Amino acid sequence: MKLTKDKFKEDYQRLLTELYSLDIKDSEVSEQYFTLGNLIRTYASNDWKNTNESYLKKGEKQIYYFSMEFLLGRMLKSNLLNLDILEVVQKGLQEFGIHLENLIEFEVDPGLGNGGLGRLAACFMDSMATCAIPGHGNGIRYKYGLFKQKFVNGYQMEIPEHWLRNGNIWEVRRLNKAVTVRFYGNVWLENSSGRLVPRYENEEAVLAVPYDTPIIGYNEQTVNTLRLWSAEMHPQDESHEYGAFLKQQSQIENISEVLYPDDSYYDGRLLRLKQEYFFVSAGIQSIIRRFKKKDLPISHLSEEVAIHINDTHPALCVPELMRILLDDEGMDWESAWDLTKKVLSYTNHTIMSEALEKWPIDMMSTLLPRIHQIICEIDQRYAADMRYRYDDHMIERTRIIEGGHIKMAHLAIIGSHSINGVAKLHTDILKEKVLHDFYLIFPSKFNNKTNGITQRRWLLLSNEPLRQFIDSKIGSNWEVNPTDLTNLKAFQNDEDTLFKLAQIKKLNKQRFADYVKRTMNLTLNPDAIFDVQVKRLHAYKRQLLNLLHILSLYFKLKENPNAYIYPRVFIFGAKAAPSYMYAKQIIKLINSVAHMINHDHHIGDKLKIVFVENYSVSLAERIIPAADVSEQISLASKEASGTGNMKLMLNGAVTVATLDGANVEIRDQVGPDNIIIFGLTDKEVYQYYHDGSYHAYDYYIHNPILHRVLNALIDGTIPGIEIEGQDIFDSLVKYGDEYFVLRDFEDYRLAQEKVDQIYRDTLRWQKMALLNIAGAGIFSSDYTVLQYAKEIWDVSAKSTQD
Ligand code: Z57
Repeated sequence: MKLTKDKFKEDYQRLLTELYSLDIKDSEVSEQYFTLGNLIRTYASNDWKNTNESYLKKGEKQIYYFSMEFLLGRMLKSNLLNLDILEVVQKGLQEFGIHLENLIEFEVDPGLGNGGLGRLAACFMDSMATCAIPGHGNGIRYKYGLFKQKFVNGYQMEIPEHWLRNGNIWEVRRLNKAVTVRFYGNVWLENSSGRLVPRYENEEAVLAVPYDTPIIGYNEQTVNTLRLWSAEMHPQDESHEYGAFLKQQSQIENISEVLYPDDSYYDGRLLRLKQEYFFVSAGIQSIIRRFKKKDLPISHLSEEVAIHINDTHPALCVPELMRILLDDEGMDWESAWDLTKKVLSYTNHTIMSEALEKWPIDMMSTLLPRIHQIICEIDQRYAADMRYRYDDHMIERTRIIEGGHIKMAHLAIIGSHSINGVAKLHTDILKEKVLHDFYLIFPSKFNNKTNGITQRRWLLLSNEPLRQFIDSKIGSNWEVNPTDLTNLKAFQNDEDTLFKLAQIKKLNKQRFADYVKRTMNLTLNPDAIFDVQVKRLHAYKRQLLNLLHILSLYFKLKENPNAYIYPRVFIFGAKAAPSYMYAKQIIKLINSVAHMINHDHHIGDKLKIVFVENYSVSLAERIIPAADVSEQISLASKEASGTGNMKLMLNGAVTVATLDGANVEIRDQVGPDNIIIFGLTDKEVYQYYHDGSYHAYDYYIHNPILHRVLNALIDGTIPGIEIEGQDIFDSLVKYGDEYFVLRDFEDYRLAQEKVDQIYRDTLRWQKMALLNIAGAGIFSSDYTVLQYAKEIWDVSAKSTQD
């Protein structure tokens, strides 16, 4: 938008006084922040209104992205950037003596997601708005987001995160758009003028109230909507006796109370199933209501609406859309089923079996009796349809209801027209292994959409020095056309460029070091290699492999203080699910080793470990620009894609990686000389599963370095640990080492020696860094959402020029 500094100053001054009856000079940060947030909203409001109006036109297909999580991060700065008023506002505030940076830091980081899946949804929202795709988010407005992590004596403690305490300037509550969602009760079908209609009794009605947040595109025009639902008591129930009222109220409000803190893991709680149906039903009802404003017959739904299911959490979209088409719209089964499949599409994000949702039949039939009936019918019709084409085993393996459970992935695959994986390797594994049966039955439903990240948040906003430097080299067109970053390759042998790149990295490292000094009172040497592993704590991601290698360096230095080791700072950030004991033990172990090494005066600056508390989007924005090395070391086949890998390469980190997830595509982009690959391949892992020939114990016995390191877990070397050392030792040496940590140890150690070698040659290292930045453009989520739009949703992005 066009905004002059003087106009901004005038608006800002007036609004602050209107809101708080204060002069700017007497205002505090909170007042300054809320004023700016409100002003931004007014600046975006016309575009928001116009965007919404244009979306009501016939033939303007709408995309609804259903996700249990949206991990947006702070929005003040990204909204300013996307409105193209960041500089004007910064300068205007400066003249009032206000530092924009302080207002940015004042905003709470809304943690409405766990990790990759929720952050991906947030990147997609940004990219859809920027690419002018009519994309709406649909989710839950949790009162408590992901817990705050604190370390007490090295152990993770969880503290509730009441992110709404100071209000939320970005959202609009729309009570007039509320809908009713029904749970429990009895249902039966009655004949009413020739068709069966459901009758209900004793059901529990919950009011779903939407809160809309504008998603501002980086295109001067589009403002999309993220709609998050909050559960409230139905007005009709407020007349109950007071005690009963309070009890029921808290039961109902429970539904949108808290985000489940599990990542890639499912734990079959009734309340979770309630949450899933709650936002699915509310979302679909409001979609149908909006569709009806177009005055088209319901059979046109699939021309006007696409609904995307982010993992299986919203898979109840299948029976819920069927329910509405059958019961409310009076469609026949066949037509309703065709339409449902045309509207829905599904993304799979994991092959880990513990993450696959399966709900007990009784739970479903009690909580959602009508939905249960519909699922049973879908299942029976599926089995009947397949009977003449496949054998009984095939049908048993792929049907929805089996062994007393409802398999949500099967429901999602059978009920939609598209299923995609999130990286080439992941999609291949789905087709060949995990979902092979379905691939044989529905080959044309399967497709790949490699994940992406928004370069606006992950470079323009979080790494301003690098952004300016890139602009000075190749201009700024890459900001909207990120593969233009390949133009940087022209400078790969230009010493000036490479030294400047090293300087920028050092600046970012110093900035992070200042933060660590301030918050942890730990001094870091910005000339050391900053080696970063930030992601959820999970056994398959193998933070433990990283730690074992660090211990090997430590013992090497203890034995020979002059050993040839380039100084390194190992940086970890990770939350563990509160009930995931093994992951929490690993956190304790890392913290204990950190304490031991950081306080060892003989080690000094040569090795440091920083485990940042409460890793979050805003911390990622600080850490990633400061990374020299990106650790992407999951066991091959286990990480569906990864997206931190893309953020780190975009910021010039060199990746140490297994051939897992999108790491494979990163290697293809930068070439084998600019990434450090090690470890088993997915094929080798599957071969081990097949022949059962992996014996972790042998690696413990035969590799002396590994032997020394593992013994340290159990011989009292590491002060402060209790049972953790023994438990972790046993998991590796005695209980089979499920994620092949010992198998990959030696190869990893050698890969890390390579890092140490190459880093000594600044020009060589910075050339690798440059080529990583140059190759990262393809991983922009702008391209990813455009592929979804074209190949799955069947909607073209409008040109933003007209
Ligand atoms: C989650 O964050 C992911 C998968 C899941 O099944 C659940 Br539940 C949560 C992650 C994958 O582990 C990452 O590899 C992937 O990059 C990310 O989803 C986005 O696709």
